[in-house]
Amino acid sequence: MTASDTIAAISTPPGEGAIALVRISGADAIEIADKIFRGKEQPSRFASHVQHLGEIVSAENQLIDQVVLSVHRAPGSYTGDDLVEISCHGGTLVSAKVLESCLRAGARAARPGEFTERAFLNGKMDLTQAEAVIDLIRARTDLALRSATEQLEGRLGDQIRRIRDELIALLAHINASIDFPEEGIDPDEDEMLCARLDSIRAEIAVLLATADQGRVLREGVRVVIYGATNAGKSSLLNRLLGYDRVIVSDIHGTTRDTIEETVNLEGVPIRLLDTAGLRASESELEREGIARTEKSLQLADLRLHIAERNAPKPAYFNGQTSDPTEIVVLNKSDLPENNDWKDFPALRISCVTGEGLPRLQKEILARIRRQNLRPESAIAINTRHRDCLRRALESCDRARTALGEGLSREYVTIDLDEALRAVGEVIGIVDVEQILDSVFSQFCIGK
Ligand SMILES: Nc1nc2c(ncn2[C@@H]2O[C@H](COP(=O)(O)OP(=O)(O)OP(=O)(O)O)[C@@H](O)[C@H]2O)c(=O)[nH]1
Ligand SMILES: [Mg+2]
Repeated sequence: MTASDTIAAISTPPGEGAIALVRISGADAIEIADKIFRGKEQPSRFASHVQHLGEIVSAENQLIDQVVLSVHRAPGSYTGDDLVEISCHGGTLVSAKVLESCLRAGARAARPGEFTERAFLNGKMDLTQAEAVIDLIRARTDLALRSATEQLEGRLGDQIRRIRDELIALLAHINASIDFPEEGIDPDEDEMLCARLDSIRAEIAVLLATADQGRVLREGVRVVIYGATNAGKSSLLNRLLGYDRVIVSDIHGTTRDTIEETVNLEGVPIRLLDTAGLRASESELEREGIARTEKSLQLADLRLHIAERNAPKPAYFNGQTSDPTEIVVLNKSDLPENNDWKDFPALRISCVTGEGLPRLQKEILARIRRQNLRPESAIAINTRHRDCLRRALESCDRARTALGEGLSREYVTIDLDEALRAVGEVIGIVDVEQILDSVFSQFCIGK
């Protein structure tokens, strides 16, 4: 399996559609197109990036489909290799037959993500840009889409390259002072080196701080609704979703499992969890549900603790909660308030009339903003980037200590070398085979 063999795949999702796209990429792509395409002209004579109408035939020279075919010559294609795109009719069988004739004419079936991997290997994009392609496909909100687009344009890669260049310059400087000690060391030099290293550490820290926002953009903020049975948790989930997703009833213990749905609040994706109501239960099934509730509470970014305002106040509501990750919600405000709740500081809503819901949504967003979870900057790193940058920061910290303590400069360069390698991994410089596998295996075939 070399980077130069020729691969083919169906790039559109399975199922029926108006058209399906079959792609061929590699040194023999155009030759293969010549073998299977019948039209006014042979694909090898096509101008690059121009579509031509014609027919695809099987190895037995039987007509498969009428298609539109375009040739994208290296290096000006998505993959950087010669690339052929065939738009055929969108039936499952038709596209499979077109692919089959590509394979019989000499192409190999592509692995998931292999087209984008080629683009990376051919230097068309760095690793952060390749990852942005997945984020772009999976984006569910405008903000996530914007972030992925900017990453695809290379903004994160640019920042990483800048940090890397600064590290290289610093290393070169220190290496020179080791190799040519006779040049003499300026008494202020240590201070200057420390300052330069500090500024690099600060830049890495700024990027690291976007990791939570990256998780939010890709996965959403986890908001868990919990409370006593019958308080109206499922009703609230349905209200926030805008349709009846979960069964609501006046029987205590209706919800037995945790149920998750995503809503989009002003561009922030929210993963809403409805949970089994908390009460002492005889039923093993219900106890399992309650155990799940407790587990999801531990993973929550924000908890909505909901109670009935027409019922007595449970003992565990002792005064105000000052926890910024919890909002106390009193439901059923269409019913008369029980005296226990008089002047109790909580958000009052009614899932029946809808009263108070806009205020609750505002409060949820305010809390997310306060926890700094709301993505403001378009740069947001993923967990792989975070892992690399954390290691880079640790190495820089060690180098900084060594410099500060006046240790031999060889020690400093070892740590800076490690930092350089870790930063390079983010964009895919250094020996990266393993990283490549883990990045590209997430793609679909044909991308
Ligand atoms: N009057 C009134 N009734 C409500 C309101 N919200 C929910 N209810 C009713 O309260 C009952 C319980 O609602 P659910 O949403 O099933 O409560 P839950 O907290 O999910 O209950 P469990 O799943 O059993 O833990 C249902 O009969 C709802 O119709 C409200 O704002 N006002
Ligand atoms: Mg319920």
